[in-house]
Amino acid sequence: MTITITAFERSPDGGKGLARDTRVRWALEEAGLPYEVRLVSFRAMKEAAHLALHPFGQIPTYEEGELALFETGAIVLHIAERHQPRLFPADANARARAIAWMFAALNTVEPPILDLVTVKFAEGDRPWKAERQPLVEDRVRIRLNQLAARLGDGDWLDGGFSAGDLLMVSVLLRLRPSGLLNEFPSLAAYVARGEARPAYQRSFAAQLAINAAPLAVG
Ligand SMILES: N[C@@H](CCC(=O)N[C@@H](CS)C(=O)NCC(=O)O)C(=O)O
Repeated sequence: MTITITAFERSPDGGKGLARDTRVRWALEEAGLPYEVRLVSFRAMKEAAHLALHPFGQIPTYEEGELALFETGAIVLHIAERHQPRLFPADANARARAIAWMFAALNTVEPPILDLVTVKFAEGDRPWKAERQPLVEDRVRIRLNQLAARLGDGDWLDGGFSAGDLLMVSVLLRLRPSGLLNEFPSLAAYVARGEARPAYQRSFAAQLAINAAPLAVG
């Protein structure tokens, strides 16, 4: 059955892997599943056809036969569930822990990182920026410190690579431009291990190629 995802026609980061279709592509590549991509403009994302797939008018979405999904956590979970054992361990308890790491990535680690992106860019010209940025950076550091303590000298968060690592690495990648990740060498190495995976490389190259290509006029 054909799998179709949506992605930005033009990604705000110019295709550096920060748009969230990258994590879905990565999951599909890890699972060895072919997929098609439908590119959407910012305008089309807010129109009825796309809103029927994504109530918040965002990317990525995921279509597979009768199934339409939004939210990268749900999409990666679906891919992992349908296509074990590449993204989920076979053991039921280990799999439950991998799911806990997926939630931790999106629910505990990503929010302060997104807050940092907001204060630096969306609120970059606001008078509170200078005061707020160091506070948010410290909140990010608290989470990174805790995560580094748990990772220890392991390669991945809980045994072998799982969907939990896929989402955690994807979330941490957003920190690279800030320099904060380099304050935590074990986490920087963890992210680099994720990026070195052939499946990640393929997903990164695919979305970069879209952003490097000239826009179709019409
Ligand atoms: N929680 C959502 C977030 C989706 C999201 O923020 N997508 C961004 C691209 S990375 C987007 O579509 N931004 C454009 C907009 O919100 O108008 C998920 O994980 O799928």
